[in-house]
Amino acid sequence: MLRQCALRVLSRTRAAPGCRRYGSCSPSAGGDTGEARAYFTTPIFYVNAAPHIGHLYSALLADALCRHRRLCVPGSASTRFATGTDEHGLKIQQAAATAGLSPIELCDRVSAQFQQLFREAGISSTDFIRTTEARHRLAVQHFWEVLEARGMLYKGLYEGWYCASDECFLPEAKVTRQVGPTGDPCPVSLESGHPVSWTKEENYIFRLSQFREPLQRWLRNNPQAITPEPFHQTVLQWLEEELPDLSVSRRSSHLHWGIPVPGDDSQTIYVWLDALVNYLTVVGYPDADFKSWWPATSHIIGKDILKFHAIYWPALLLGAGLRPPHRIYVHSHWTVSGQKMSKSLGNVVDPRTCLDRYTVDGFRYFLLRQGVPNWDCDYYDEKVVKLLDSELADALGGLLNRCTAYRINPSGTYPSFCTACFPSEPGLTGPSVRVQAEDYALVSAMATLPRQVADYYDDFQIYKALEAVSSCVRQTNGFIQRHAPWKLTWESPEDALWLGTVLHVAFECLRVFGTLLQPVTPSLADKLLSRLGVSAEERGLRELHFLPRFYGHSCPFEGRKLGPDTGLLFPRLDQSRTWLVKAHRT
Ligand code: ME8
Repeated sequence: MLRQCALRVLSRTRAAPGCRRYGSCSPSAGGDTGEARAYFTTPIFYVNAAPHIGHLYSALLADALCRHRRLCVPGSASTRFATGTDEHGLKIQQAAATAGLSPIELCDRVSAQFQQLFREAGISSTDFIRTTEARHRLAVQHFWEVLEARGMLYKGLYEGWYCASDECFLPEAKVTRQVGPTGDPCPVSLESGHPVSWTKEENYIFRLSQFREPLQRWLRNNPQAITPEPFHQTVLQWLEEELPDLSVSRRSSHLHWGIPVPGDDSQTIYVWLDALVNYLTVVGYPDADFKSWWPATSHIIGKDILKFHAIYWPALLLGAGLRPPHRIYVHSHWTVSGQKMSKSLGNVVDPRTCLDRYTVDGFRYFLLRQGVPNWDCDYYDEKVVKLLDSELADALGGLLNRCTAYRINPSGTYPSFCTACFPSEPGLTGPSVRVQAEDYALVSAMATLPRQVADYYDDFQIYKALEAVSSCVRQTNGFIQRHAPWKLTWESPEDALWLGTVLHVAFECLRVFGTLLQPVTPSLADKLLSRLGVSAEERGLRELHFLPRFYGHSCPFEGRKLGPDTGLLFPRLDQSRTWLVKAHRT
C-alpha cells in the first residue's frame, strides 16, 4: 500500500515535477526561452523613513516565489522580479521639509538604503524602479493620456478628507476625532490613526464607479486572483458597497513633488496612480513589448494596500484597456510586542542588525518560516534564536554532520543503495532485509514533499512549505536514530550494505531538503548541496527525483565523491548571542 502510494507519487513527480504555474504570458515572437513568462513585484516603498523588517518581509516573500519559479523554469529570461521606491507625493514632500533636505536628496538617500538592504539580504530582483526616473514619468503620462482619450477622466470639485501619511482620500465615516498635542480634538483616519485634513479643490476625477461590476466579474471568474482567500472575500465585500469616483490629481501649488498632468501644469498626478503604474514602467510600457509580460504579473503586497491594488489598480487598468494582474498575493503585518512598528513608538526593528546577528540565511528563514500571510505575527529576538538553533543548527545541520562524519563515512562518498536491504515491497522478508515499516513512511513523505511544497508556494503559504520540510527533517533524524549507523561497521559485509543504504537514504533526503530550501536560504542550501557533491545543473526541481534506486532507476550520485567539508552548516546562535544577554540586562 505504502509502496503503491510512493510509486504513484514518483510517476507524478516525473511527469510533473514539484513546479506550479505562476501567472504566465506566452513569450513574444522570437522569445528567447520558449517558456511562458512570469513577473513578480513587491510594493514600491516610501522613502520617508528607513526600511524595516516589514519591508524586507515583502521583498523576501517575492524573492522566494521568484526563486522557486526559477527552479521550475531555469534560465533568467522568462522570469522578472521588480522592486523599488515610491518617491513622489505629499508625504515625501513633507518628510524632506522636516529633514531640511530637498525632496530628491531625501529620495536618493533612502532609496540607496533600500537598495543596499535588498542586496545584502540576497533579494534577487531583476529591476529596481524609482518613480523619479524619466522612464517612469513617460509611462505615467502616457497612461494618463490613454485614460483621458478613453473618456475615463473628468474635471470636478473634490471636497473631503485627505490623509497625507496614507496618501488617500477618506469619506466622513472613516474619520474620527482624537485629542491632539494641543489638547484639542484632531481629525484622524479611523483605520491608521494618522491625521487627516480637509481638502476642497478642483481635480481630475477617474470614473471608478463604472468599474464596480467589471471588478466583481473579474474576481468571481478568477477565484485565485487574490490569495489567501479571506482577502479575496474582503475585496468582494468592499465591492458590495458604493464605489465613488476617485480624485486622481492635486493642485500643484499644494503638491509640487510629483508628475504634472499632461497639458495642465496646475495639477499634479495623484501619487497612487503614479506609483501603481510602476508595474508597467518596469516592463517597458508604453512600448508594445510590455505585453509579453503583462498581465503575467504576481503582485506581492501587504494587507494595508489591498484596496489600492485590488480595486483602484485593476479599475485603472481596465479603464486604460488593459487586463488586471494575474495574481495578488497579500500578507499581514509584523508587530512588536503586539504593537504596530512605528518611529514614534521607537519599536522599529532594523533589518540590517538582524541580518548581522542571525546571518542572511538565518533571518530569511526566520521571517519566511514564522510569517503567516493570513494574520499578524509578533517579532521578538528570543523566538529567532530558538527557531534557528532548533531547525537549522540542530535538526538539519546535525543530520548532515551525523551522516558525513569521518568515522561513519570514512571514504567521503555518496554510498550505494542496496535493494535487498531496503526492498521496494514492504513486508518482504529475507536474510538481508533490514528496513522497518516506518522507513516506508519516510520514503512516502519524501516523495510527495516537492509537490506539497510547490502547492504551498502556489497558495502563498511559504511557512507551510517550510514546516513540511522541517517535519521531513525530523522524520529523517528519526530514521537515523532508529538505525544507529554509528553502531554498524564497514568491516562486516552485511553491515556495510545496510550502512551504505542508511546513509544513502539520508543523503537523498538531505539532497531534497537542500534543493527545496534554495528559494529561502540560498547560501545554506548551496553549502549543503555542495557538500553532497550535487552540481549546479542538478539542483532544479525538474531534476529532483528522490531515491531513484528504490524505484528501479539508476542514481547518478552513487559512489560519487562528496564535496569538501566547509564547516558547520549553521552554527548555533545561543552560544554567540552576547548581544542578547546584554539586551536583557539593559
Ligand atoms: O504603501 N509588516 O509604501 P510603504 C509587514 N508606497 N509588511 C509591512 C509592514 C509590516 N509591519 N509595514 C510595511 C506604500 N510593510 C506605497 C506602496 S505600491 C505601488 C506603493 C510592507 O513604504 C507591506 O508590503 O508604506 C506594505 O504593503 C508595504 O510595506 C507598504 O510600504
